[in-house]
Amino acid sequence: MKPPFYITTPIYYVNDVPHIGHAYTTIASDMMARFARMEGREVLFLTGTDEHGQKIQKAAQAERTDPKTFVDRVSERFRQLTPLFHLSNDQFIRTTEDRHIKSAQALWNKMKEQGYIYKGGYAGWYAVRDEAFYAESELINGKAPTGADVEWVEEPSYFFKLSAFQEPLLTFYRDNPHFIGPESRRNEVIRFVEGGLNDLSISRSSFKWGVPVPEDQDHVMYVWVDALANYITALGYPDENTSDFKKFWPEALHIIGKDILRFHAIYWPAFLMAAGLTPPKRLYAHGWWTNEGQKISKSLGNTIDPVELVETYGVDQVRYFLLREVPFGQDGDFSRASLEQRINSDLANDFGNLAQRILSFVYKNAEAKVPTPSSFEVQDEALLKAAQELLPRLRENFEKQALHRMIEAIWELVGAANRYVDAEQPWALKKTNPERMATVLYVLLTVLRHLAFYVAPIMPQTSERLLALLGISETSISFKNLIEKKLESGVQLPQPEGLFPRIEKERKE
Ligand code: ME8
Repeated sequence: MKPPFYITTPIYYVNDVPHIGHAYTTIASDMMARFARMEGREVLFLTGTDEHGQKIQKAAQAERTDPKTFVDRVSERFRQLTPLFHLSNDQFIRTTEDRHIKSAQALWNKMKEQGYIYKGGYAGWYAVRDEAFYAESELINGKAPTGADVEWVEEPSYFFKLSAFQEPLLTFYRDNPHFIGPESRRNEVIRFVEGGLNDLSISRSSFKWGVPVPEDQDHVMYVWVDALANYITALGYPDENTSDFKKFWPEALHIIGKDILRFHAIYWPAFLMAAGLTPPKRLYAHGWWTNEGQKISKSLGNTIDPVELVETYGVDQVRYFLLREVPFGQDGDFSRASLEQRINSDLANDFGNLAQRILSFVYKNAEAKVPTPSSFEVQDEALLKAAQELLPRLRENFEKQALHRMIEAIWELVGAANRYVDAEQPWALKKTNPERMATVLYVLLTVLRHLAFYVAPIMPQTSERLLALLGISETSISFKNLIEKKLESGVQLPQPEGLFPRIEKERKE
């Protein structure tokens, strides 16, 4: 039995509408959730919105709207990413839901009971944009290290004894070397913790838009205590005995951007340890996208609207580009020129053309049926073997979240299949050796079948279309099915159609 799989995205702040950076994290997580489902694993894939805190309250005020009306509206925009990008999340959580407020308060109470929360007063710097406290020594030219404006905050506050967790955290990182990926991020976290940890202010009393601190209505929880708890709320916390909690919590993988690593790699395991819970199994922090070389920001007016992008280029094209263009874990630049380039070369020329060549040839020259092969030659066996041996490579890279490597490996097979078509020239065999032609076509259709399965986590719609073009009415596209079943000879194929239109327009720079 394969272990269950729990994968989460950050819950996004609703102070602003979704852009391509948010879509990226969720699409990458979707690829992993879909891959795990194809492995026959039981999957819970969670995304949602983070709706409390000063930043949201200010955004609502700026629009002269009450916070609840405001968050309802913006949260819906994030929820719409699911149908837009064909995401397969099992839940969409909102931190304003009752179940979550109950869960965040229960987590607080647990930490308090264990003696890790005390009351004091906070005097220091706070950056609303980051929803983070900064020490004087961290400021650069009077701003947060992220460039965010800081303000001086002086108010009564509850504190979490983060300082007590320096050693437990370092031990935990040592005992769980795979807790943080990529490796470079792990080292960054360890260095930071080795530098010493101060207790953390975990409540605010100068505004109201947050989860009330239990038994002290003058305080609301610091938004990160509230936000991080979402990952266990979704499993039924405070009830630790639900089947979801027991099944999924030990298998949790949090996918995040590198901007929020500290919260997930330091605060979150410390909160959990304080509440007597185990930290998640793993975190993976991906890199940062710029847009045409510039930081993506509302003030620069260059945020990329996901809806416009999908309307212009197509869902699977955008998904493919985001997953393929930048090695997962590294920073990258979004540009329309590179998106169009990838669509034309990788999708239209390499993959689309392969499918089109084979399917239309079979349609016209092999009675539109899957042919019956005779004996396989070495080159046939080699290509079929390459198709089969791709799966272990995909699995290996999946374990490391090397999503780009998975895609590269699939495209190696596309390349090998295109070379095989050129070498075997089925069109030339039509008159000279129809029996051999049937074998070559059978091999190629088999490779297309493999490709239709392999690309399913990346481009689900394309996968479905290709399976239909291959006459496969598979309801469950699992890897078990891929391996155990074979392409059936004699099956009637529908009229072929192109998978990816080329982008012909000349770009004016
Ligand atoms: O931090 N490039 O929410 P947030 C890549 N609510 N990824 C990007 C990106 C970019 N330019 N811009 C955004 C929060 N992201 C908290 C999280 S979790 C318990 C609470 C993605 O709306 C990336 O995943 O600021 C990043 O970590 C996240 O959006 C930040 O979203």
